[in-house]
Amino acid sequence: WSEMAGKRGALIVLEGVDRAGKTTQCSKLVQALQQSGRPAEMMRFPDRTTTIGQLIGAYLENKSDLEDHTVHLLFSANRWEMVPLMKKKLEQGITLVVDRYAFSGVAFTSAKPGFRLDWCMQPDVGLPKPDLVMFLQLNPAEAALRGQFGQERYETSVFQRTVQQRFEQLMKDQTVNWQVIDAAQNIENVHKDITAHSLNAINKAQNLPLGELWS
Ligand code: ADP
Ligand code: 2DT
Ligand code: MG
Repeated sequence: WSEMAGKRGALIVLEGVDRAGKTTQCSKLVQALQQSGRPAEMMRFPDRTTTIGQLIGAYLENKSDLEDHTVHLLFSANRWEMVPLMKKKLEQGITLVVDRYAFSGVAFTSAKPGFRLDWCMQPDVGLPKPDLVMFLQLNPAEAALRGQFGQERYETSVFQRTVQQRFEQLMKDQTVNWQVIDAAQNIENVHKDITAHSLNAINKAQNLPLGELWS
């Protein structure tokens, strides 16, 4: 990384099961970083605004059916289509705070019968590698206190339990900087933990090249 190019931003991902607080904490983190003078922007996957994202959105809302392999590849394509923009922003020194990434992609598809973890990982090999992935850990009983499941596909307790198991398998991968966050704490305390890990990752990433995921 050359001095001339300046300091890059960090790629920070939040993962976790339904209602763990990902979306809440992504917004709070971006706001806190911006207020402390660090350029930061939020992104989310799936990004339902693109052409591919609209196909995914209709699928999740049960307005369309797609074959399971096909929709898996669409979720991956929805990340790849954002890669040029992500790299540009990171190079400009903007930290990206991302609500779900390839780990959700693998955890959700591999929770379906007949899908191997390695097959699910393959399309996302080589994506920009997060400098930090925080897993918001929340057990199903605590999640239930935060309200009922929504109406979208995958929002059932049986499926979410399998998704949690797949995330646990993915977290054994030492090539990824996983941090488990206790998401059962109140919003402010979760935010404090997330901010501390993020500032650390931002400082370290400044002097390191962006990596490639799973390659
Ligand atoms: P996710 O994006 O992981 O599905 P959300 O951020 O949408 O989760 O949060 C789900 C619900 O739980 C929202 O109503 C939110 O206000 C609430 N919530 C988020 N974090 C907490 C927390 N730490 N304690 C209690 N309720 C929370
Ligand atoms: P939210 O928009 O509420 O986070 O729900 N998903 C997500 C996949 O199946 N594959 C993926 O690659 C990604 C990023 C998780 C989105 C739903 O889409 C699932 C829940
Ligand atoms: Mg959310």
